[in-house]
Amino acid sequence: EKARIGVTGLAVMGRNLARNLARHGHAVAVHNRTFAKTKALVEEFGHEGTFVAAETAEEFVASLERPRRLVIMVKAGAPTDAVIEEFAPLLEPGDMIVDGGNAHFEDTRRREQALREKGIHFVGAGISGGEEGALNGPSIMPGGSKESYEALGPLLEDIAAKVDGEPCCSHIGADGAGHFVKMVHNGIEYADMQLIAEAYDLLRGGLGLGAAEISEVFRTWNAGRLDSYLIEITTEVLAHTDAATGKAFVDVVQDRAEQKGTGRWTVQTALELGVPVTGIAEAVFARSLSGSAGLREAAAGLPGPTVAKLGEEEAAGFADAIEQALYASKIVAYAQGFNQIQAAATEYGWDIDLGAVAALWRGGCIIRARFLNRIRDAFAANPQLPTLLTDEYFREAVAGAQDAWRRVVATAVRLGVPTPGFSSALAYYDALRAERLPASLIQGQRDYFGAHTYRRTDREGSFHTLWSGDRTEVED
Ligand code: NBP
Repeated sequence: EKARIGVTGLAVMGRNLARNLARHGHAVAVHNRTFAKTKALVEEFGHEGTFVAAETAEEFVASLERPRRLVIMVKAGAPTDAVIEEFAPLLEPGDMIVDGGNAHFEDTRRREQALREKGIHFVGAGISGGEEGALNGPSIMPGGSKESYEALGPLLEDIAAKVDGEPCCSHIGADGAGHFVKMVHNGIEYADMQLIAEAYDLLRGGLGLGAAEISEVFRTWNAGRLDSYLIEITTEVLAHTDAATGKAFVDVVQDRAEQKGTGRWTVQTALELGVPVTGIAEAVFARSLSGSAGLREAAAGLPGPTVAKLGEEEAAGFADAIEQALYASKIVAYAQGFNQIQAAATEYGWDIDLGAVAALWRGGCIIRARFLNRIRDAFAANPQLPTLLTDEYFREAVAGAQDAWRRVVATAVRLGVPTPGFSSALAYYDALRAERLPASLIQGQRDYFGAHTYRRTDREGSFHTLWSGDRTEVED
């Protein structure tokens, strides 16, 4: 029997993806650079379905039905190129290579183009949900040609997470679109986590609550509009007690956040596209700052405010205000992330259905949340929505939250609790809605020192003032 699909690269992700396929009744060919892993997989999980173990690349390719579907799940970067180089010569026009690793979308664009010249479909597929998702249903973001999706879509949709019976998988767009959307997913994940961490810090610093009490606050929030995987795991982490010391787990963990780089990629790309993703950028910077041990040590004695905790009156309703600030800031972070996807779609010629992106993030992935239904509805109502903030639901939600949001940011500033996520989201909101920005002054400064010219509010054309002369205005 020929296998319907093959997976090469059998570390945690590939192995679980192969098992997921087998469990759904698809005969799956399995291959790994080191054969021991392939053998171990079949010995341990062979009973779960039909696995075809292949020791060599030739055996692997020969075991696949045509057109061949080959999924690569190896370490992103040079290993992916090495595997493509190994397999591409063994394939024929019409065959498909899926890269399920965390590739940079520019690499995916390059690989897609090179393989297209050989008639091979290259599908960069973002896969989210980690080990657990790979096994029980991830969120899948496949790019590549529409034609390839016709052959791959049914299989991928079959193994993807389901929400209300809908698979968390749909064709995103050509070449690197899938990996781009996965990258922004990860960036939004950074922003979400940072905002949750700020809420925790304020509950702690402002109200003096302990980890277990804060866990309960998050538990109640999770029953409402903030219902999400990340808030859910936050309640679990905060409620956890360290076995060795008997202290709250969060109090014995070093406060230095690490990162693997997808958040940084999102921000770098946003800078190239000129899209402010301040929520994601602040989250990436906050992790960097937390990890700057020497700098933090040197600055540890710097003076802070004299107010340490809120008075009784101020404390009343503060937790609820934080919930509102968190929700409003989260809306801003998502609005920015979707704007980045929109900008990339224009830049790279991708036809991306933003509502479908929101829908497929509802399950399987790390940012899965009830709130994504609202985003889907917003783009369904208006696919050309300039920003989520002008959608009726979100506009009302932010309008309702803004007094509390401002109170929280002001209080945080007064207490000296750093809230770069909450504060920058509010600044973005205020800048976006401003009738007039001080950018006119910046234009004046630029014209003064560099004759960069400016435009007037009352006339067409570009102008320059003779700043070092008699200050008359000349038309450029
Ligand atoms: P790793 O990223 O740890 O990669 C290990 C696999 O790559 C092994 O199968 C290894 O083969 C193979 N490999 C390497 Br390394 N160099 C190779 C080469 N030159 N030629 C052939 N094979 C090579 O595995 P993972 O954690 O399962 O992740 C796989 C992909 O999925 C990555 O791109 C990752 O970023 C992405 N991803 C991971 C997660 C997660 O939660 N872990 C979530 C979402 C996406 P060997 O056995 O012979 O050493």
